[in-house]
Amino acid sequence: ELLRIDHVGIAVPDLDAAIRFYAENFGLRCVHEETNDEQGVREAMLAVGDGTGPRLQLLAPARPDSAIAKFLDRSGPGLQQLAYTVADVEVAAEKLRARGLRLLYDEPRRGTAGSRINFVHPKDAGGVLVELVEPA
Ligand code: MC0
Repeated sequence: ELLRIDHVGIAVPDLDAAIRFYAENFGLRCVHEETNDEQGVREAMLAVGDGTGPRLQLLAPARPDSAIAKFLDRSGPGLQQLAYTVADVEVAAEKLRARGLRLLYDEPRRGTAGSRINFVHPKDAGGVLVELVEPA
């Protein structure tokens, strides 16, 4: 059901500073930026190498009560999520629910660039916040 790794998400306090850091030190190119009000994040997608592989997602808090703000307070900057591409997020979520894993949302929500997303609780996935992404 999981088609490939879609992106790896890193929590950062300052999005513009992080974009510059990855460009200057690692040569990664910012290919998309948006604010997701529902999630309370400002985010950027960075292409690695020829851009055909998984992306690096930088996530900065847009509000103090957001998931990313809470993560930064507790853990500091660093890896926050691992996202897989799926063909159908509802089908993928239902299969995992049937196996007893907790999905965070009853219905998919809106992710990057109009994708539909859900998450597996990190406590049910070996300490990793797993995101399922059905691209638009
Ligand atoms: C919390 N925990 C994590 C974690 N966040 N472990 C691994 N990775 C993370 N990112 C651990 C805590 O250390 C704690 O462990 C326990 O989980 C707390 O669970 P909780 O009290 O149930 O939950 P909270 O309040 O800490 O929130 C965690 C939760 C939340 C995953 C439910 O962050 C959430 O709703 N995330 C989904 C939305 C999200 O992440 N949005 C931002 C990206 P101990 O052992 O101390 O108990 S938006 C996005 O990703 C979009 C735009 C996209 O890609 O398309």
